[in-house]
Amino acid sequence: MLRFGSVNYLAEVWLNGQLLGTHEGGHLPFEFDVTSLVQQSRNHIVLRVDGRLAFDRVPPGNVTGDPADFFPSHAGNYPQAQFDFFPYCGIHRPVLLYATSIISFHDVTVQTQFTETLGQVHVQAESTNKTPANARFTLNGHGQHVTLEKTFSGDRVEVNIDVPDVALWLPVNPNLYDLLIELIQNGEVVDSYSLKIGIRTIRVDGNQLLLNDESVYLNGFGRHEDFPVVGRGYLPALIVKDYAMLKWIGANSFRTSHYPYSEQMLDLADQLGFLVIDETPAVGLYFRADGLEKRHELCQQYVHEMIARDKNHPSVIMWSIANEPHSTTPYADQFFNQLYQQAKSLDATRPVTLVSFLGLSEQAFEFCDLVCLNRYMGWYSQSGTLDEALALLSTELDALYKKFRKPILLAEFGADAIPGHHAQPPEMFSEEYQAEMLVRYIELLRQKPYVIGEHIWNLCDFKTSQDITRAGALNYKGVFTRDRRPKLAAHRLRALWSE
Ligand code: BDP
Repeated sequence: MLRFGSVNYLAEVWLNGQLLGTHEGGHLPFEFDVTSLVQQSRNHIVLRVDGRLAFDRVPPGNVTGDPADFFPSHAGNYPQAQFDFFPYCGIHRPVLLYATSIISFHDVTVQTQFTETLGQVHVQAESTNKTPANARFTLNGHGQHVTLEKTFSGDRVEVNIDVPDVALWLPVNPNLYDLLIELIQNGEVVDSYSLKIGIRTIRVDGNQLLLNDESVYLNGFGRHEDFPVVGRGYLPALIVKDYAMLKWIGANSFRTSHYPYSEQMLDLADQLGFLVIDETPAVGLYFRADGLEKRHELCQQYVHEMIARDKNHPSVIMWSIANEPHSTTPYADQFFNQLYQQAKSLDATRPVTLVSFLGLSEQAFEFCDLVCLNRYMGWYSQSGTLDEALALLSTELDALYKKFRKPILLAEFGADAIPGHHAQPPEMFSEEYQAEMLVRYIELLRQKPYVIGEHIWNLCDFKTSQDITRAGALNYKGVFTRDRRPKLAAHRLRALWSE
């Protein structure tokens, strides 16, 4: 098998002159069976990557036409992306050549729950097996060792494993167990698969988000996979550094804005106890009829690929099917309702949301499990006037709760701060203004019983397209600089969040 972790945007792959196939969309893996083409001695792989921005791609770019269809601030940028981060093209994550036995597992789904001190793990494994075989499931950890063996024929086997004295997974104690699944034929292990699992539940109840039946408050960030020189390329040291900063500042969560992050990022979230909102690459969608069907198919593909890849991570507590779609047209309601239903049918164990800037007119808030809102009052509107901004925000949040009766996460809020630029009294673009805005937003959010979290935009400054609002083609809303140095706001947040 030849597996690509992420190629942005359109990949075409050949092996020894034969086309293996194509894959559209970055940030999600795809693979090809190369058994019949691979040669013993010398092999030649060719990958062609097409990173052009086009109106019918997801995320879209080079959108022309009715300016009401899209965000006017992205109309004059270059490259003309319909989103605010640099459209890096190429191979972003590891490429892997691997082999399995002919009879092997190709998918495993783990779902967990608990009753008092008893953990319950449901495992479903899919294999290429067709004949009677045995599957052995072994769970190890926290003083427990449970083994179950089951005879099955066909390609699917399911078991329920009871775990006494369960050590639940939660941020302050991200307890993991080792699960081993073995496929046995004629007494011989022909395939085995191991993964780390966490036992926990997550659900929305009334105006709260409940982790293991207890109300949880999310404090953290939107982020980007972005760093000088390597762009969006996988950089293990950067992942470690970012988690060190998240721990230092006292965050417990983040959203994979605006595309699924690397698998290694999620593995560490499981180990370190971060709560992750996993988001598809459907950012900046707009709703003109042309190309709509293709964009819908791509969004469905992304939901499918993201859930298939990430469903077994205890750290992933929610799926986000889109960020800031320009969805005031009649097409949008059905478009997202269908994606919501799709996500729910693939995984009934996690809340599903959509992150919107529309507020009260967002139709998706009617059916999503919670309201995720982005707001920039005091920045793009009410510029420089925080009193006015906060009063408006307060009124809007109350109105949103009154209308939808769902918990609200403020999924983005922030201000650009040029590192080293200071002003007293605080003015826009100064470190003081950013710090004051974030702290005052947080003080307000904490007065609202239905608010279940605060996610600041952004953890770090990041590269984007050239634009008159983006000095040096950077978005300066990071509370850390692009090379990961704290601004004033980082210290203020640390003081707040470590209380
Ligand atoms: C929000 C977008 C985010 C942008 C941010 C900003 O969701 O991608 O980077 O605005 O303007 O609307 O900084």
